[in-house]
This record gives sequence, C-alpha cells and structure tokens, in this order.
Amino acid sequence: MTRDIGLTVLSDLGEERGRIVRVEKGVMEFNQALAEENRARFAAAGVLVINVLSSPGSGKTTLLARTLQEFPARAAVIVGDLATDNDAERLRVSGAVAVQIQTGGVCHLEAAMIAQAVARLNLDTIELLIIENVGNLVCPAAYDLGERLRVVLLSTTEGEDKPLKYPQMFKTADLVVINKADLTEAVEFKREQALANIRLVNPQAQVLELSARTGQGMSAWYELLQTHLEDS
Ligand SMILES: Nc1nc2c(ncn2[C@@H]2O[C@H](COP(=O)(O)OP(=O)(O)OP(=O)(O)O)[C@@H](O)[C@H]2O)c(=O)[nH]1
Ligand SMILES: [Mg+2]
Repeated sequence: MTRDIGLTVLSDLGEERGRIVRVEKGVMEFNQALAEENRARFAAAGVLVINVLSSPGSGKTTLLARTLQEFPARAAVIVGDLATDNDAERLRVSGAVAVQIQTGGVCHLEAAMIAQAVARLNLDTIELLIIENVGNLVCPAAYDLGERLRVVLLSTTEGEDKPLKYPQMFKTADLVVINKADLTEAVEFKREQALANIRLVNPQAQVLELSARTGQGMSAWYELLQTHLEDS
C-alpha cells in the first residue's frame, strides 16, 4: 500500500524561484525500501524478527516480558513509545537487551527507526528480535519494518468488534493473539463473534487465545515461536 504526503515548499530553482512547487513524496515507498533492506539483513544474520502491534494496554509488554522469562531463546527487544522508557525497563528484568525508541509524537515505528535501533544490537548474538510497536490500531499497520512475522493483539477488554473497526491492522496480521483470556467472562467478551470478525477481515491469519497474565494458552505461542525459529 502506498500513501503520498503532499508537501508544499518554496522552490529555489532559478526561474522557478518563488513559485510554490508541490512535491509529492513517496514516504511509504521509501519506508518499504528500507524495510526490505532490514529484512535482508535479518535473514542474512538468521534472526527471526517479530513485529507486535495492538491498541494501548492490550498486553504487548506483559506478553513479551513473560516470553523473555520463559522462552529459551537468545532474544532482544526494540520497544516503541511516544514517550518514556518504562516498557524497555520492564523487559530488561529478564536480562534481555531492550532498546527503547521514543518517537516523540509519531504514532508508529518506521523501518528507518528500526535500522537505527539495530545498530545498538549485535545480531550475531541473538536469534530472536521482538519489536513492540507503538500502541495504536491505526497508523502502525501501514509501516513494514522488515519483520518476518506480524502479530496483532486483541484483548478481551477491547470488545469483539475491533477487527471490523480497524480492518487494516487485522488484515496485515500473520497471527492474531486474543489476550486477557482470563477476563473473557468478566467482561462478557463474545469469543465466537470475535473469531468470526477476525476471519471476516483476514481468513488466513492464525489465531491464538491466551492470558499473558496467568500464562493460560502460552504454550501454543511458544510452539509457534519455536517453529518459526527453526525456519530462520
Ligand atoms: N487480566 C489480565 N491483564 C493483563 C493481561 N495482559 C496484560 N494485562 C494488564 O493490562 C495492562 C496493560 O498491559 P501492557 O502489557 O502494559 O500493555 P501494552 O500493550 O504493552 O500497552 P502500551 O505499551 O501502552 O501500548 C497491565 O495492567 C497488564 O497487567 C492479561 O492477560 N490478563
Ligand atoms: Mg507496552
């Protein structure tokens, strides 16, 4: 998918001086090219890269913190947030290297930000790189970061209609994780409806149901990670 951003600039080109020139810049094409560079670099290093996306508070950091504690892989994390390095601090508890990107108002991570953050990692020492994207169900969907696997979380507390309301995010997922399964009954989450909604926007996506808090359902997540690691 491409999106052009129209930039209005004052030209300084001889006869054209003073004229307003409309410059259409292929921001998404630029991002895509960098994403392909990232992907090639990760493939060459044999590192499985996962991009984890969801709305704020769905449980990305909780899932990753538990994964880093329990899943026996040489892993590192890149975390994107508008501000604070709280999530990187939470993830470092496991002993894994966690690089925080503060986007300073940008609502998504871009491939260029990942290339910069990766410069602070030694890819030769890891086999798994997990990227926690900025909590947002809209803009991160459009930005390929060079990942192999795109994981979108939907938590039971958000309601079963989110795949229909934010279809682009769910359409781009390789895997949808329904998190906070421990709260299904408390919040009267309509599980069957949620599964049907996911299938409607993305019939190919794999779906896992788990609770990053209680650990219920986590073994299927680890099996999936293991399978992808073996393919890297
Ligand atoms: N009951 C329950 N709570 C959970 C679960 N997973 C996460 N939480 C809680 O949900 C809240 C938000 O979790 P985070 O892991 O910070 O969510 P996040 O997606 O990383 O949030 P942002 O980084 O702000 O987008 C925390 O209070 C977690 O303890 C779960 O499976 N069950
Ligand atoms: Mg987080």
